Amino acid sequence: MLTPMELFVKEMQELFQPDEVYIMNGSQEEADRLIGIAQKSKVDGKVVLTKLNDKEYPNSYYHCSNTNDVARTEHLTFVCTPSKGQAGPNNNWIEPGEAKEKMTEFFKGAMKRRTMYVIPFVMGTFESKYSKNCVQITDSIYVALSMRVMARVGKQVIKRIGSSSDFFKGIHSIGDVNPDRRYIMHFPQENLVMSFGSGYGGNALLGKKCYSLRIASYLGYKEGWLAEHMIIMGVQSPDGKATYFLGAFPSACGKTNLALLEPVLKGYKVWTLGDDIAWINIGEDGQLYAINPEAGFFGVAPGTGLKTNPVMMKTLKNNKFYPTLFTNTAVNNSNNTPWWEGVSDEVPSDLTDWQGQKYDKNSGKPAAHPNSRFTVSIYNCPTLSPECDNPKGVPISGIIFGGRRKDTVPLVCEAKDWNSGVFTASIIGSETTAAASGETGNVRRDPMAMLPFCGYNMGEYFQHWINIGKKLKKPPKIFMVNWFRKDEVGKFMWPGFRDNSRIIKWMIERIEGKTGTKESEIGLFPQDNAIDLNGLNITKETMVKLFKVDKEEWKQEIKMIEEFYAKFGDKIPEDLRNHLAELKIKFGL
Ligand code: GTP
Ligand code: SPV
Ligand code: MN
Repeated sequence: MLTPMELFVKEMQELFQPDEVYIMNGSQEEADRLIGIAQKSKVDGKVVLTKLNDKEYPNSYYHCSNTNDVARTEHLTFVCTPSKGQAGPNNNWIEPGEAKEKMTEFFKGAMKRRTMYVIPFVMGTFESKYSKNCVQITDSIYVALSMRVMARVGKQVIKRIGSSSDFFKGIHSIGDVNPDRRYIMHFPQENLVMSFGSGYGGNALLGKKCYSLRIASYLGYKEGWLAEHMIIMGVQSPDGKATYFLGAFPSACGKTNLALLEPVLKGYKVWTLGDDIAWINIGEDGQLYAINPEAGFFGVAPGTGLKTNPVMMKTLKNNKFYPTLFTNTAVNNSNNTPWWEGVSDEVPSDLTDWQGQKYDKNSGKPAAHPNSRFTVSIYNCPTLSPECDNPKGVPISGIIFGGRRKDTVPLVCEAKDWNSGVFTASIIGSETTAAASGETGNVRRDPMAMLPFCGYNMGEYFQHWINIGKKLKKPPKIFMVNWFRKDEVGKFMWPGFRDNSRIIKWMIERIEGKTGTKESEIGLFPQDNAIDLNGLNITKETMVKLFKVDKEEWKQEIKMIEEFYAKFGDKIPEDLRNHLAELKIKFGL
């Protein structure tokens, strides 16, 4: 008798009709062999992997995806729940039967003359009771190699699954990389995702956004936990104590940089646990505990450099075991290293851009795609927390929410209590970025940085957050930040990056009750001079501007919040509606 997993593989083989089936085992020999194959094979007319300078970037490879396939495609992403209301206005919806029929048509015979890779993996560590078993099918060797870095892949998983049918099924084929035949379909009720026509990032590495956020958020809703688009970090203060934070920022708005922060303040140190996704459970002591389901970083390259993020630069050059992949960056031909805007001040003279063309410095265009990324193991990270693999997770004292806003939103404010914090998170607006296809720089609501990732009705999601709060004996403090406010000439007013440690220090002092606050219309502000600006060249005037709450801007903001809330009708929890009513009164509306 076949096990449910064997049966699944057999069905997939019959559907896709590949020349070969390969079940991954996670070994070093396997990595070497697959990399060898990838260096010799072409997809879309391009060699899949090219070896980079081994001295500068050990064990690193370059990959270019199709130029039409460089970011998540939210308009082609669907949540296929039995009823449209379950998916909510925050998701595109197709009836599950219809969605499957469509996908099955695409899948039929799609792997002829290809190898079908079967990737057994766990999200979370092998030991944690919070971890989940998964199997992805793919015909992309690049995806298969990426998954080995991003998740824990191996033979152990097959044992872990055993004769159970309780595992996530991720079905992926790159197809012919045609945007007209590209869909990412989620079936939360069946623990299933079908993805066709894209080989990039969150569209194709199905353990990441598809499973660990969209499907897992729904599981968490049913089971009483949270799957969030959040970093996890420990911040050690001069007294040696570590305070654990979660941090949610929309895509390409600063999570990875915060998670690997090298504080400018003496005596402070950040311990990294995760840079994109957190699974959060309520511990026996009534506190929140978080684990990182991933095992790697799929990080934005542009902007990453020795000044902004020295720890990531070390991570990228610290490769021991896992191959590091650079996708859609430029390549510096003089020394065969990956290059992107921000990795050096000088633009090298002999660059090949992300589209494979000789780069013209005067073109006014970037050499690396703005959403070019690196795929690197978390175990390369020199600031990796010793608690990283703790099966229980780490106890959370603070949650930081943020967005990318050139105006309106102050540098930092604190919510009065859990529900006020949930309200603050539910009204986050952020400028769209290159992490998803479409126009960038448009402000949209992105509650909890989860708009593209919440696998069910967001009104119910807000209620779930409120319900979790009710169960907590010691709820974490909730903060809102904005590193991205600009002055009249469009320059960032706050230095950001390593200087963000100044704000984190204040948060720790708040958590420990060592400093007070000032009331504002939108939450609690730091008292005068409470933020440590020692050694920073910033004027008082700029600090005042960074905290300005502009009445007209907020009236506009409230209009956008009301429009967003209205889409969800009475699914918006009453408590949040009351918070909005109070906010309106404060601004004379
Ligand atoms: P995803 O992986 O898409 O979820 O993104 P992320 O939230 O991890 O974003 P990341 O840290 O990779 O940052 C995205 C971009 O914002 C990069 O170009 C960074 O250089 C830039 N950035 C990050 N932190 C700051 C900051 O404090 N200030 C400014 N000005 N830019 C920042
Ligand atoms: C994001 O867009 O939030 C990412 C990149 O982290 S992707 O994996 O492509 O979703
Ligand atoms: Mn992300």
